[in-house]
Amino acid sequence: HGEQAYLDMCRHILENGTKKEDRTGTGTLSVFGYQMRFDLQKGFPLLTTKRVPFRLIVSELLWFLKGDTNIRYLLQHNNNIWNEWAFKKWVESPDYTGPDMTDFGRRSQQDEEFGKVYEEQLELFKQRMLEDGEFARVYGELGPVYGKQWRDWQTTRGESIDQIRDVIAQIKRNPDSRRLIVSAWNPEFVADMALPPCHTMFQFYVADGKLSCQLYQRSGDTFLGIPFNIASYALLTHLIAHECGLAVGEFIHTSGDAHIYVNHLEQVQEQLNREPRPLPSLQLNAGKQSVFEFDVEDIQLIGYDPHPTIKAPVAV
Ligand code: UFP
Repeated sequence: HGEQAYLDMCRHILENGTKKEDRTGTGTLSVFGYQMRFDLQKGFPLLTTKRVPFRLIVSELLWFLKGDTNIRYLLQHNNNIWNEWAFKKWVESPDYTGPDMTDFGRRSQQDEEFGKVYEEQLELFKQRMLEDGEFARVYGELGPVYGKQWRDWQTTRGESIDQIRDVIAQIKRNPDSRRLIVSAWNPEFVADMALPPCHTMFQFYVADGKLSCQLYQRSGDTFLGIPFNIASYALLTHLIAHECGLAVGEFIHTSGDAHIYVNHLEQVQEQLNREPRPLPSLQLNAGKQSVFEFDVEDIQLIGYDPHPTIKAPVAV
């Protein structure tokens, strides 16, 4: 089954992972270097052993592809996955005069009273972000994250490189190339980013009329992050194959530090006890060609019937 590779990865970390402390203070079981392969011809690799919110994956990927680094577009699509990073900048700025939000991520998980105050402030922030364009321009900006590096990498000569446009042009013109690479890891700007890229670079490969993609992910939260990351890059592979008139081949996911947080162990066990179901398939609007023209409604998932969501705390 197409999902087995992921379930095997979870088992591998449970059996072989080393106890390792991490930046968030949560603690992990971790391995270094792990690879999964997904044959995209066998279905779209969105996990069925728990529900993964596909619409969030779609709007985030389209946001990257636009070169957008401001959370306003995400909020307009009811996507809240990047909120905390922008909110952090806002509450640390001199313009913020509300209740003290120091260390809000950890405190809101531990202190219920504070959690309510935090939710209130976050809600106000989101409202203002949607209503006030000038506020959004300043406080919705995450810095030079994925979208910027993919579409507008700045060179020392003051030029801009559109890595996505270039790689698509190369796939069309020179499909045998071994240089079909996009990098989000730009050492000069890592310090300015809200979160240094987790999915750091990817490479395309064309053979037998099929487009494959391999991602190198430097750090992977195996329970919460990786299911998302797999689906996002599988979707990107489909979109680029669609534009280039190619079929889809494989998506290969390669990890650096692959970890399961110690407060996700029960959730992982629960998931491993579930029986995978048939994978869904993806339907792209045939009336559109360029990856840059796609909107959320042009991307449909067919036949997704997963087991229920499994909740777990996000390490912050
Ligand atoms: N993480 C992912 N995938 C992502 C993303 C974050 O797994 O797309 F943005 C996880 C990996 C790690 C944490 O657990 O978030 C980032 O922390 P660090 O920068 O210390 O690796």
